[in-house]
Amino acid sequence: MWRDLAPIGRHAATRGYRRYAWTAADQDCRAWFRAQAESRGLTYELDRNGNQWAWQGDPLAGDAVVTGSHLDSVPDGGAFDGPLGVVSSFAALDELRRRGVEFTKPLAITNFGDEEGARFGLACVGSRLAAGQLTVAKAHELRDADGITLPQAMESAGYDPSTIGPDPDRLSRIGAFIELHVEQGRALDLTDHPIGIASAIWPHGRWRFDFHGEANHAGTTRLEDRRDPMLTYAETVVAARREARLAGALATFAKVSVEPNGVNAIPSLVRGWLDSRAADQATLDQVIAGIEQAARENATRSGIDLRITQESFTPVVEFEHALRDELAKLLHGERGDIPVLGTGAGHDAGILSASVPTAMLFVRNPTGISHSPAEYAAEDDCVAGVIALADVLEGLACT
Ligand code: HGY
Ligand code: MN
Ligand code: MN
Ligand code: MN
Repeated sequence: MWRDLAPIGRHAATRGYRRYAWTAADQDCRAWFRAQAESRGLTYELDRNGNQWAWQGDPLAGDAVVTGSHLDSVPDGGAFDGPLGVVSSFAALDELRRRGVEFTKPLAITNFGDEEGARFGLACVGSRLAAGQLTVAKAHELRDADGITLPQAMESAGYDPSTIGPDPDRLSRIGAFIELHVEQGRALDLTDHPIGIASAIWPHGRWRFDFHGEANHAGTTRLEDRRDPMLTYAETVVAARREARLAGALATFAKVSVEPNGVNAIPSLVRGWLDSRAADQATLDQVIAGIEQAARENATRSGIDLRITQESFTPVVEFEHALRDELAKLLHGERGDIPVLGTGAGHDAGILSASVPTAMLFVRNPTGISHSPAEYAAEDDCVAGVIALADVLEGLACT
């Protein structure tokens, strides 16, 4: 159970806090996943997009109940975001076997590749490709900071990139997908519940702001003669915070690149990436419009040429009520009412929900912190998550 898996989970979860897609750390986690699958006699599969599957029962029978998450991370991410869902899936299967349940449907555990998008800049690549929400052409254009393309990265990791593409047959054989995930916030801590059920994922997107100015000498160029993109970038970061606060939304500039990036050279180009999210589309649109307007005004004032590119977008996901209510019923028992909560974090479950009945379980994170090594879930809550997941899987795949 969780206690037996935890050391393994920590091994998988913390193969360095930079578990980027197709790197050695990711490969390490993938090898761990395959070993977990084969040590349980599960049928191991690698699908056409590099997602990993571990099957109990016939993968082709249809109406499968699938659970899992991802093992990759953001830069210096945590040990729980992703791995908790995968480790708990194996632990939940162990629990079901201990209960001696009779499976009436195939059950699968998955590791979706490149969920965080830390290396190529697009989140949920493995699940988007499978669900046909990322074209092969677009996938081939994805490049990392060293100019390595996604297909090149897959190939150097020993995977055949020529097969990537939509996988409708595979998804059509799934009757329900359940993703268990560490909560990325403190709602469960504040309501004193170890687990919760997801209601929705906020609409969210990523935009790249290119501020083109004029490189010049930091020690000889008068302030009034400057076309300094760093100034306009900084003013835009402040504007983003203001627009988000006014709208009760979220806007984050957390990644920036500067050319030529010299201490004594006014930059020629500052590139900033905006991540923005809101509870509904209208609010998100309002925030982006406000930030864009402020950025353009700032740019005009300083003689900066501004180009804005939307790099990704995920519309709001309302998790299907039927399956969500089914989970609430399966989990009720002595637990009483399970909190139902929305999230601003994107997940593979959000992508798959367009093709497959999908639900999410959250496990309490008392720090509320995520995308940081400070991310945490207490062992008792992890065990509560495993038991809850096992109860859900038993209710869906064993009756
Ligand atoms: O960005 C997200 O919300 C997710 O962790 N990929
Ligand atoms: Mn994440
Ligand atoms: Mn995650
Ligand atoms: Mn996610």
